[in-house]
Amino acid sequence: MFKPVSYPSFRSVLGQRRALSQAVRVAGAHDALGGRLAQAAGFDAVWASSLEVSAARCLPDASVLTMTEYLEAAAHTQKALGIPVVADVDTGYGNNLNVAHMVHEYEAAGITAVCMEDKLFPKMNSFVATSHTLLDTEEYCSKVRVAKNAQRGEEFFFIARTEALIDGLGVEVALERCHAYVDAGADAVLIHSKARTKDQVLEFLQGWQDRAPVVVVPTTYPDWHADDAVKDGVSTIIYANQGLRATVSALRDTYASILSHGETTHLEDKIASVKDVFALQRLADWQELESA
Ligand code: SPV
Ligand code: MG
Repeated sequence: MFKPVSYPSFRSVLGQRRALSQAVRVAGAHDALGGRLAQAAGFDAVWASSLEVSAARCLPDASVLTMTEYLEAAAHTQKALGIPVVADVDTGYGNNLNVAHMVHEYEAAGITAVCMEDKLFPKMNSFVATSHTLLDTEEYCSKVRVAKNAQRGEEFFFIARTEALIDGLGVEVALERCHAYVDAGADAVLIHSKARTKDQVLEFLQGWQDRAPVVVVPTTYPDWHADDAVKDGVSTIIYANQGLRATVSALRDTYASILSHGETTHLEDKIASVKDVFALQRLADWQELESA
């Protein structure tokens, strides 16, 4: 039978992994192909990263693309996968009205989890050395309430992301904000940090006392083993941009070596075969339709 791929909700994957005392491991991707490779590697979910999606178009991660463009990337990715997509929805693309529209559209497209940050719109990527001003706590809580009221089904999962540490406001502020976000209805919180060590995130986890699931993005503190992170109180780990960075390195090296060698024999055992690409496209399943 040739049916669209089916997949569990992020909420159910989180429940299963928590029951096993294991983290949900989430890989960043900007398209269906990247998502499918992450799934094949064994990841539990895919992060439709705003950095990846905008970088794939050589645009800055600065609220330049529209909600529709981010949604299209996330929805194409989800359609190809048997694991859930967690959509990075930046600031919700505007005010409360935009947030309600965002939830309606993402849920209708089959996305089961979104993550919205507490910065002002337009936002800049968290690693850019610039100011990262936060929205007033109560205004963000209002957006959370709107998002939770806008969802149609019970499964839809809302992750509230605080950028308090990114804005240099400290762990106490991050904790206060996250408590307010869960009070407002958030299903989980994401504590982001651009520090070179995990110390502040650990301090947050100790203060948080597992009130709700915690998501982390260990890009700048890459030495945190997933098993240790779970023991420290983390529920979900997003490897947000390693796939994108690997793609950049691989393409750069491959293109340069074609020109320097003047032919491609030396590459043949280093790059995927065309047959491999056909398998990722599920070509055989599609070809069966011809003789149905
Ligand atoms: C992304 O991957 O788009 C994120 C994570 O939001 S970060 O780039 O660290 O802000
Ligand atoms: Mg982002």
